[in-house]
Amino acid sequence: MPEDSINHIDFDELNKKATSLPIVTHLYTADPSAHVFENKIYIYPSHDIDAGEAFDDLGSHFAMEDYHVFSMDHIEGDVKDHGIALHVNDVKWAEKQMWAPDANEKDGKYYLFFPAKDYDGIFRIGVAISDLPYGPFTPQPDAIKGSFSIDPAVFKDDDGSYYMYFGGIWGGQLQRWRNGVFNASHPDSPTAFLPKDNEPALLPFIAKMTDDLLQFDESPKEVEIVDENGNLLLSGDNNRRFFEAAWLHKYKGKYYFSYSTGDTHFICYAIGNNPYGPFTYSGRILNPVVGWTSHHSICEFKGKWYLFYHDSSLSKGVTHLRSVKIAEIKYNEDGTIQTLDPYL
Ligand code: FUB
Repeated sequence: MPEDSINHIDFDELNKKATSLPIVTHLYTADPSAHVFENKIYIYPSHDIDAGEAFDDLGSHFAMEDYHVFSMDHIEGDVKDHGIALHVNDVKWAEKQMWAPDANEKDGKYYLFFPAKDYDGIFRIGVAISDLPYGPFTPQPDAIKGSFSIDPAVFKDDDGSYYMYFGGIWGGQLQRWRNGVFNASHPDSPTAFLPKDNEPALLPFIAKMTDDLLQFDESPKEVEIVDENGNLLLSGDNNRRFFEAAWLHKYKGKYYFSYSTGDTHFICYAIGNNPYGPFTYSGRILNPVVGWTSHHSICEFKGKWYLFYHDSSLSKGVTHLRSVKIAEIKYNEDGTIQTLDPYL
């Protein structure tokens, strides 16, 4: 639900109709990446704060400084806050804006992947390591070589390969990398360098990770999202094209790439036959929530599938003060996902 309609909302009534309520209420949390480690659900969200930055279309008001990790033994059980897992002050290369993170596990070690702006104002993606799923995490001294933009999501395939999906337009800067180098001109414009409406939309990226999960093992490649005729979605197709919040999960042997459409506020998905795609647009998972952003993850726990998402209902509509929620998702026989309404 876009910001301009928020003034008319009766939040008590909205909460009565909400498909689910915030699972964390002592902090603002967003962009939840959920994984099952050691039979528990671990959630790696952004930790929203009000740093006093004015709202703009570059997302300057998302001025987050640290991450907390949360765990749950059961989907409806208590949510444990494990405290600060990583703070921007401990990351040598990063100056500010600790945006949507993800995590994964390999050989008993846990890896937190996170975007932040470096001291040149450029979003890069870093890695931090811990022996425990909830940290504290020790950051690498430098960002991943060749990394850019935001919203890393690291998927482990059944053969033991790990892939990072990433990217986000507007404040996420993806459009500034169209020639492989950062274009710093028009610094205040979120839309300069976007393709024209009738040109193919900008695409998210994928890179296989090295065995130690600390670097890209290949140059990042574009992830194609196509329509039912195999044509790339167009830049003007705002209801379907990729904006940010990449996520990958596997269901019955198929690869589901899901993402946010940003300015039209949908969580959509596209289905492919391998981690690299192409992925065919297949529909919406979540209709717009209260707040501008929509960002999610999808995770199986004890035989059921769940959507982890956020809205701004707890803050009564403040865009950058969001709260994580959970809802079960259901598949149809043909593998499509039933669209969820966040408020019934
Ligand atoms: O939380 C900051 C940014 O807002 C995330 O990186 C985007 O996906 C959007 O949710």
